[in-house]
Parts: sequence; C-alpha cells; structure tokens
Amino acid sequence: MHTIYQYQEFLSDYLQSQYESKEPKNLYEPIHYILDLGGKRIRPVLTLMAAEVFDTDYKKALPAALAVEVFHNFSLVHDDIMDDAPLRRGQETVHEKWDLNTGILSGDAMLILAYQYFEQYEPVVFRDLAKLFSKTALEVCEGQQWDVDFESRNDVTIPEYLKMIQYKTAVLVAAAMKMGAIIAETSEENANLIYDFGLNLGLAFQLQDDYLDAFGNPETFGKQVGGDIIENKKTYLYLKAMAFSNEEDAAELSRLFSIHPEDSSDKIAVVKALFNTSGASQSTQDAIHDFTFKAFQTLDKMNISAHKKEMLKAFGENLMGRKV
Ligand code: DMA
Ligand code: MG
Ligand code: MG
Ligand code: MG
Repeated sequence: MHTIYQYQEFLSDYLQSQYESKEPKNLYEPIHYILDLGGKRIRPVLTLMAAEVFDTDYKKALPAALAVEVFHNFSLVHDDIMDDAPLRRGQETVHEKWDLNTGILSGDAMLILAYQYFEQYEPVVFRDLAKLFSKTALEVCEGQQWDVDFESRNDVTIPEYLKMIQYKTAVLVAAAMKMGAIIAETSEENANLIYDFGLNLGLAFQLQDDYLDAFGNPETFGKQVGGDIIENKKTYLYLKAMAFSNEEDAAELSRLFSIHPEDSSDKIAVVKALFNTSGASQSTQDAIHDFTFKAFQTLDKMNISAHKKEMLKAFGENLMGRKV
C-alpha cells in the first residue's frame, strides 16, 4: 500500500497542471484557480486507496479519483455561493474573486468535466461508475437544498440533520470509495461494505466540519470561522444546545438563530459560549467518535488483510483529529 502523502502528491501533480492553459479562458481560469488551491484531497485519496485495498493498481483508479475531486469542487463553488462564504482554502471564493455568474458557470462546467473522466473506462465499468456518480450527484444537490432550507426553519430534528449531512457530504465519501471497489472489480459484498464504511466516515467528517466551523483556529482554518453561526445553520451543535439548555438559554439561542445574516456580526462569541456550557460541544465530539467507530466496525466484516484495515483506520483517526 502507498501512503496518503504519496496519493496526494500523485493527485496534485495532475490536478494542478490539467486546466492551466486550456481554452476558453473565462471558464478554465476559475476552474484552475479553485483546483490549484489544493485542499486535503480526501475523497480522491479514498478512491485510490480503495482500489489498492482490493488489490488493483491505484493508477487505474486515477480518472475516477479526478472525477470525484472535480465534482467535489463543483459542489464547493456552489456551496460558497449558497453559504455566502468569503473564503475557501485561505483565499477568496470563486464568486467573490470573479462574480456570481462565473461561480455558477464554472461550477457547472466542473460537473460536466467530472463526468467525462469516466469515459476512460471499459463499458461495463463505465456504466457502473456513471450510474453511481449520477445518483450521488443528485443526492448531494438534494442535501445542499435541505441545508439551505433548514436556515429558516426552527423545527429541524437530529434525524433530519443526520439525513441532510448524509446526502450533502457522506454519500460522496462513500461513492468515492465504492468507485475504487468497482474499478478493482471486487465482490458486490466488499463494494457495499466499503460504501458503508465511507458513509459513516463521511458523517463523522461533516460533524467535524461543523464543529471546526465554530471552534477552528482562524489562522489555519482557511474558511471564515463562525460562518455557520452567521448563516443560522442548524448543525448538530445548535440542535444539541437547544435540547440541553434551560428554557431561558434555549429562547436566547432561538432568537440568535433567527437574526438576518447581515445583522449578526456580534453573536458568534455568545453562541459559542452556549454551545460549550450546554454540553453540545462535547456531545458533538462524542458523535464524531461514534460514527468513526461504526465505520471501523464495518471494516472488521471485510475480507481484507489486517494491514489494510489498519491503514484505513489510521486514515479515519487522522480525519477525526484534523484541524482544517
Ligand atoms: C458542505 O457543507 C457540503 C458540500 C456538499 C459542499 P459546508 O457548507 O459545511 O461545507 P464548507 O464548510 O466546506 O463550506
Ligand atoms: Mg453549505
Ligand atoms: Mg459552506
Ligand atoms: Mg462547513
């Protein structure tokens, strides 16, 4: 097995050169810009890793891994528009640097470019990859729509939140891994188990993303800390804080989360204090551990070597402890 660092290097070499000097410039400039900013490349690394876990040369999974990363960047460009986010990976977001139309069009172009990578595979594998990709892409869009709908609702439940993050985030992590399994032409059982592993890892990942959005270090986070609080996102932190608080604090939280984003600049510190004192922060950390542990339990059912299981676990543990 290769190391995560080796996979990342391999991917970055491709992604950073690929769109650099392509025409038409109006679209490829922002596409190159966002892909060149890097990021952790978690999803495509998982595609390469899954192929290798099921005994296939990881290079065979490169086109699918690139599709996954380019698709992910499509959803980020759109996400930053929907979330009115000023920063991504420590730089201006695409719609801020250019404008709204450029954000929408270059995002959509990436969706199409992502799909094209699958054409490099043989018909049977192509069909399975394309099917999984379309299903996943639709689910991500659905999840993103829920996320925004939740901003103006005050009756969101924990199961609804979990379903929403499953759609917007976890299904792509799961599909990224299943693509590696499809390319390796492993058994259906293995492909489903690795999907399940990715699903739970993806849930833990989004919970951690929500946690860091409030409590990340602004120096290193790369996004605007507190953005979710400003946008009234009904995250696990918020929902648990509402459930754990006394009547007075719950009423205050509810009021703070109905303030229009443009008038909300001074609420972040108060909200974070309530997240901590209510026990919501701890509860979120516990949930991150629980979903990661569930992912590891799925691994135990898989018919792969102990070394490979350890490698996947190390990756999961690494994600849990991440700061960006
Ligand atoms: C991200 O949710 C989901 C997708 C599909 C991009 P988010 O808005 O919390 O992501 P981020 O924190 O990266 O803006
Ligand atoms: Mg979002
Ligand atoms: Mg966002
Ligand atoms: Mg976030």
